[in-house]
Amino acid sequence: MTGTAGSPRRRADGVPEPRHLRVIVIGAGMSGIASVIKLREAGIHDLVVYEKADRVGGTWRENTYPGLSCDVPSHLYSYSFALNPDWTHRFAFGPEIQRYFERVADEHRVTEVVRFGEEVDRLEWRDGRWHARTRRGTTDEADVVIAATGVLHHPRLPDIEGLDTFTGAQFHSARWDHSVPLDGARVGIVGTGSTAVQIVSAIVDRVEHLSLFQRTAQWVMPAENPAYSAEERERFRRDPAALAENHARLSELFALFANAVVDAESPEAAMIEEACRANLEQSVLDPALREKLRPDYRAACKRLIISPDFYQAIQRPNAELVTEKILRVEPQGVRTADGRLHPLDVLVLATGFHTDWFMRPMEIIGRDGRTLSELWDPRPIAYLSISMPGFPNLFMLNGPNGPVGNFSLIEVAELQLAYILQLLERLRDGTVTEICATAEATERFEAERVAASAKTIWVTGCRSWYLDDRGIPATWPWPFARFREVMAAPDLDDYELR
Ligand code: NA7
Repeated sequence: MTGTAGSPRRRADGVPEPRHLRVIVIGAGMSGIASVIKLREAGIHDLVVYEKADRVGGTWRENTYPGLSCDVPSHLYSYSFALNPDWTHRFAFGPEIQRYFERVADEHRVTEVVRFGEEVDRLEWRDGRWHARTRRGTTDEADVVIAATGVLHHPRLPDIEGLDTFTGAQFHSARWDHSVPLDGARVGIVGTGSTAVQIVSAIVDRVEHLSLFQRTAQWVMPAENPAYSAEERERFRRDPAALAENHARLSELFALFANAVVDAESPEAAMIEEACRANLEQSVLDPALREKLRPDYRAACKRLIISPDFYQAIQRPNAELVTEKILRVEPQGVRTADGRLHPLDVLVLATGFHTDWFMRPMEIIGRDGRTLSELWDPRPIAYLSISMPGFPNLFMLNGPNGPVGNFSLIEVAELQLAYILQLLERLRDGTVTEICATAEATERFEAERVAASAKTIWVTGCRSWYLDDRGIPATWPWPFARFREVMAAPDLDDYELR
């Protein structure tokens, strides 16, 4: 029964023999956990997950900053196959999400196939299989690799002069140093993305002084974060149908949001803008501060900030919004262009991530010696963000140019997995041994994607992590319904099957 490399094996009657597949999953975060569960459900049990850290959880393991929460409602940011009646809040906080992933991984015995502390640094397609190597020197082989390596993963440090001269404590938001006391400290935060906003609200009442260094103002969507009552949780526990219905309802609601961001002229986009504008007008009392906080671009052009209390926090007497440009960091604090020194004990760099790295810096060598660095020069490209020409049997979850705009990336990963499993069926039934998107399909998809992005809100005049080096959003520019449709079944004409 076991077939490995080469042409499909055939029985005497010419029918291809089913093939045993060994799969390597890279990363034990949200999508790596889902991969193991779904692969096993499909009958694939020869599996190993390589995880560089010592726990599952991915971005939720790495980010532990105060106030960390998910900007997608908890009941949507859940696996459809492991809905959670016990979410404590509408928008769950980081530790609770981390516990959720750990629990799901344990309950589904995912952890037993995870090799912790093993970072894959090289993958090579040779003799019809993927050969993997880890930093520790472990080697392994598989017929299929699923890259579940995450998006918000490689911290981006700002290019600010003198950062290394600072004598206080300094760290990136994704590398929070919990040994550093905040109570009574003078804390500076660089950045005004979702991360910075959550940190400000969480720590403002603990610190002596908080300086928020804003390069660009943000639109803020107000969203209360009430706790679920014991009765509500009990009802969800007792009635799985109500829980599933709630998940489906939220999914439809967020699909509407998708319609807004992919069509800058839509009524939904105008509604979002109006809600953000009203929030600013009503919440910020001081007209000078209000103007400093008023963005000069359209709402949702940058990733929309969702916060119940940021405006209240930044108006606390010990909070200061600094809009002067940062000149440099000095031993005692941050010097701004007006010549003022902002003395600090702690400097937090909430400056985002290298969102175009994906599996990199891993070295990946595909068919005929073609490298990922070559294919991704000058920027990442993939067919439907899943497959790449010349890289057979390598599939990505939440890869480049997929739906990332304020959706549940869990939902995205689940749809992608269901799609990938259909491709794996072709490998398992023995009809083909290698599958990857054709170069033509990849280029056609990319051209269509770039053309469609002209209508989106992301190109209406702002800088954001969605935009690539050309200013084209590296995202899915169509309604979410279209993503669901496309993910429902692969179009095999777009694949090279060998
Ligand atoms: P983001 O959204 O990429 O935000 C990074 C912030 O850091 C943003 O406000 C940047 O300003 C600012 N930044 C970056 N470099 C500098 C320098 N050199 N000087 C001043 N300010 C700087 O990252 P987050 O971690 O907040 O959020 C990432 C995602 O995680 C988020 O979208 C959610 O999906 C969860 P800019 O706006 O570019 O002027």
